[in-house]
Amino acid sequence: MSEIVDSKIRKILDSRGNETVEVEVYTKYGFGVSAAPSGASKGTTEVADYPDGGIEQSIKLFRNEISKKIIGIESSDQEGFDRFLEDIDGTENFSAIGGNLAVSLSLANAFATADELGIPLFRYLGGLNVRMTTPLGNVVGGGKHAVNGTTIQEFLVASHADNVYDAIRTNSLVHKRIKERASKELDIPIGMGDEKAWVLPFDDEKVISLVKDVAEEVSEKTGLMIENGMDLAASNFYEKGHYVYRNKKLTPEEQVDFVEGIVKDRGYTVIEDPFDENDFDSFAELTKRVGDRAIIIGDDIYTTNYQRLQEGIEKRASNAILLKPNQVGTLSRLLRTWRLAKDHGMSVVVSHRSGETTDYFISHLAVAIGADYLKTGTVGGERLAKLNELVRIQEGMGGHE
Ligand code: 2PG
Ligand code: MG
Repeated sequence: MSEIVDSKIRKILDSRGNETVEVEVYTKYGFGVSAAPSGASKGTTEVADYPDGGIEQSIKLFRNEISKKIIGIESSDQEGFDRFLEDIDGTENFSAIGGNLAVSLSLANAFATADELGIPLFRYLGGLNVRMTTPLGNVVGGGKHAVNGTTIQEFLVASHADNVYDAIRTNSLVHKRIKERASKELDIPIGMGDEKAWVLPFDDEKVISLVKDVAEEVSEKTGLMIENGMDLAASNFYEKGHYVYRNKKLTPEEQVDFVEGIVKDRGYTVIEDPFDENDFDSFAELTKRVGDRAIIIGDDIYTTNYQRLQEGIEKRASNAILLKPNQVGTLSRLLRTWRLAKDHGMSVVVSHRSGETTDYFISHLAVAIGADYLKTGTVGGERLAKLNELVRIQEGMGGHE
């Protein structure tokens, strides 16, 4: 048994330089620490980051109330711990204590329990049934993650290799090569967006071709299969019934045709948020047309939320889901949504946020639940904290899974 004996909170900065909370949880022989990330393009059904009064109010509540009540709770009962967080908050969306505080506590508690047991987190969460994941990384970025970039938020690649290090390295080679190719055409230096993907002053069509081309070139050189993907984050450019790109404006029907073409003609196999978060019908139409050759992932449409996913399943909106712990505030809620997705045969992607810390909980989570992909960038310290952890996890798996 492992009762919580102490806990701490502090403010730290995330990769955008914004303040966030980091929490420590102690059991008799265990220690866990976790910090909350933050999104820039958020779904409207995500839990609240902070209560009225912001981060200071969360910290005050923690110091005056939660840190005292937490002592004596059995940390190995993760569901009980997460229920405690829900009860003390008393709202559906953590608007009383803040989702950032809730998620840091929930994940730090899991880390502490694994440490108490003396086993890696992925083993504690996944037991013997674990599986290495495929890294899915952003190489060109736009939308809300960059100024003057593409309308599409993320151009993604996923290299497939037996050894996860080779996959990580190959994704980063694509990232490197894109810079070389784009620099040749431009007489200005290029920079990076929030997730360390390149920001290019090209229209979306041009980048769709460029990234595909570079992926093919790197694939030939390395011998690894590289998938192309994108996160359109389309809620961000859905305005008054139209999808508004920097160079064109599409109706929902035209957007379905456009994305269908990206899959069928350009060979993209990973498509996230191609429509507005409430446009379940267009999601369903696209999934019907190309669901046999691409995964259509719901992020903003579901926000890791059980009810939203249930609605998506009823409407056959997608064949894949993105999972982010801070969208729902607790590990137990995320796992409940994951089980529903698995029960319906959906593909699963665990994901970072655009504002990140060096916390690597999601790497362990992705392996523990056997997620098909871990979306967490290709370079940059806060992204590499997660990617490099996958390399260590694979060593810890002993090559058996
Ligand atoms: C997304 C994420 C992560 P953000 O849309 O999938 O890439 O972005 O954290 O800004 O919501
Ligand atoms: Mg997304």
